Amino acid sequence: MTSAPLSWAELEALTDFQLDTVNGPTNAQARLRLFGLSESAVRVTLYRDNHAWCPYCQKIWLWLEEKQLPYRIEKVTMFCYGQKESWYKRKVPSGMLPAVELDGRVITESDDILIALERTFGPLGSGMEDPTVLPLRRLERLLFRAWCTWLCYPAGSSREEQRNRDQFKAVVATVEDALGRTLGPYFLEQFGTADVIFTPYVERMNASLYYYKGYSLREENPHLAAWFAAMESRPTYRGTQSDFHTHVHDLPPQMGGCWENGEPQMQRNKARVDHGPWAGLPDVAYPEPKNSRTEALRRVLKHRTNIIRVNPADRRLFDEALRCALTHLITGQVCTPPPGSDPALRYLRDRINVPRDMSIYAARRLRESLEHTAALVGDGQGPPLPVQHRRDQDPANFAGV
Ligand SMILES: N[C@@H](CCC(=O)N[C@@H](CS)C(=O)NCC(=O)O)C(=O)O
Repeated sequence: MTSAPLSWAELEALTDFQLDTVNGPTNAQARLRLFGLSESAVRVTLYRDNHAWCPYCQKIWLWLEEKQLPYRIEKVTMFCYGQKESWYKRKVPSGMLPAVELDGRVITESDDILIALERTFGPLGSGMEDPTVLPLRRLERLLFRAWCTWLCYPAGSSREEQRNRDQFKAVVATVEDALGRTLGPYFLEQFGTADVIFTPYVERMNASLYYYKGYSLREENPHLAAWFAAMESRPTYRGTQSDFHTHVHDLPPQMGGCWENGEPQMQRNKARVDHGPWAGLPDVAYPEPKNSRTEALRRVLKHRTNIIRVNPADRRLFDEALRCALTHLITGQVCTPPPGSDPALRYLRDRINVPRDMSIYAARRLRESLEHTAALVGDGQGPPLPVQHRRDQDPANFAGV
């Protein structure tokens, strides 16, 4: 028995999801964060990338959220998905992100930004130049380089692949050791700057190595597993947290390529990240919030005109197919979409971005319903996601209607 798709008005009536982007929990949609203070208290503007893909931006973003400093957010296009805004190039001629404006002074380079913010507002736990933090900062760079060597260059032989894996795992063992030396789950006794510094790339390592190498950083290392769980207990981190699907497809153009090793575990992981089932993937472990479906629905409803406009399929066909998927998402009812709409539904499934569009569980639920609905009429896929660039995600195509 399959039901008819709900109308847009009926779907509207089925979500009560609301988010206070200014004073509520950390979120990717905010343009202003006040934490209950008045706008006159704002001294900082953060320039970060539109899609929340830039790891160095996440570092500053998380720090500001943890410190609960009122700040403004200006979003800028990265070269890999569109054209850099000329107003930003006048401010930062290299176009590099992140940047902050602190009392009117522009600062670039994420470490320099954190040091300047610390000098003005005080450190977050132990600060950037604390003798306990400095060796951890060096360890993070060591881990980063070992990850790049393994992921971002083609191995000439299986022996070289193995050597790169071993080298990465040796640095991970040092990270495990550092985490194991503290009483709690963090890099030092108290959560602080060191944890913020590790966050962006450890999150990206977890995603990329699972998908391209069949290696599960989070599952294979108990101290890192505890660290991830502790990070996920923080609403600040949850608001900036991305998922496997988003990262594995945003990294190749940013890193200049990510190389699969072709091993059976890698193939299984890749299939699961791309086509599901997504439940249980080690990109998130905190319990699913009750409102993940209403969140997903609210977010699609807000942007539905653009979502339908940028889809390669015929608008009327996709309008009906999308309402079928959303009917399934929110009611659990099976709703058969029009024949031939399967690639259009999967086009959207592949382009949901976390946290830009919605939180991790909301995205999972939406992907599930898009895939479930598409599978009722066929196995057609959308055009493959490009790896050299992501101009399919050019924000210019989403501006206005
Ligand atoms: N060392 C810099 C690195 C910043 C960086 O590499 N930013 C990249 C994004 S992750 C960037 O802005 N690239 C220009 C672009 O992609 O548009 C820092 O720590 O801030």
